[in-house]
Amino acid sequence: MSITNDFEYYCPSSLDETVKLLEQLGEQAALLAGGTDLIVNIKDDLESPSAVIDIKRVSELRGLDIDKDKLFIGAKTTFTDILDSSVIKDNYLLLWESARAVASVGIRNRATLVGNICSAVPCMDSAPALLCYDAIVHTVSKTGKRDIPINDWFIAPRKTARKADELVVGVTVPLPSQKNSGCYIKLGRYGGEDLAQAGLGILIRADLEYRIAFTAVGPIPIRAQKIEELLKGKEIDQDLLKQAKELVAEEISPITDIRSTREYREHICRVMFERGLIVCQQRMNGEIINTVRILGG
Ligand SMILES: Cc1cc2nc3c(=O)[nH]c(=O)nc-3n(C[C@@H](O)[C@@H](O)[C@H](O)COP(=O)(O)OP(=O)(O)OC[C@H]3O[C@@H](n4cnc5c(N)ncnc54)[C@H](O)[C@@H]3O)c2cc1C
Repeated sequence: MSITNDFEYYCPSSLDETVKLLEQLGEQAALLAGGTDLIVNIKDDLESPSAVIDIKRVSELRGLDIDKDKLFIGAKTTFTDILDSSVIKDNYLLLWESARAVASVGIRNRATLVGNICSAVPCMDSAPALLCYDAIVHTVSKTGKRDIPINDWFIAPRKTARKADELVVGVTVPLPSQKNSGCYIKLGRYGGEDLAQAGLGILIRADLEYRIAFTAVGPIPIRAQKIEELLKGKEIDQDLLKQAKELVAEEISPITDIRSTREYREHICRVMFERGLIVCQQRMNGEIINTVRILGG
């Protein structure tokens, strides 16, 4: 399908210029990063902005900045950039695995993580990792900067805490303070370019702190707080695992849609949760496990 909607195209080269344009154009403008959502939405008439601001030339938004206790992911960072980083693979495995779960190489070469969280489609793959690591979203506008905890970012399907004149400059991901292990498990209908029927991120720390987050099984991606509370400070045995699995259905609110039924999503989330916990424990003990095959994909 071709683009039938007319719009002004802007291609600023600095942050200042972008912020001014956003102030001037307000809600009429859409920011363009990789375009893997925006262009599809314009072609499908789901969005019809009168102006498109392409941020690809804004040098301040470039790349990854890896510090000893945190990682900064600039707005132009693609999923391929994340996958290419051995530091991320070694230190933020859950994030790395969620990047690997996105679509195909072609999409990952263009799609940015920031674009992913700005689109806020309920099945997005990057959210569970960001929720588990307690990431912070950084925005800038003419009126100033804001740091928004990722837990407060997702408001409703395709709706975030971002104001119309705000640009997201990047996301900070703190490094867990303890030895940790994590995994991301995605169920799709087939390998390649399929959105999640269900997605789950788990991060466990040596001090027995558990972080669990689901995607594609509710209006927004969420942390499973009841399960986290139940597991906190405890070694997992069969009894505790059974109790935790029983809570899965209380944490999620899946629907039946083109990709899956509500009942199947509920069932598979329990399966993913059990297998994910086992993988995290095995990884904590130094074993190398590839989660791509965990659901037999
Ligand atoms: C075939 C296909 C398969 C896909 N498969 C998956 C998948 O498996 N998993 C998954 O999670 N996603 C998937 N996606 C969606 C994924 O590609 C996007 O969500 C992508 O990450 C968005 O990033 P982008 O850079 O392309 O953003 P764009 O499309 O350029 O922008 C997306 C939205 O974010 C806004 N935006 C972008 N950058 C900023 C910024 N810096 N500040 C404020 N707003 C901004 C834009 O205005 C727009 O509203 C798929 C898409 C396609 C086309």
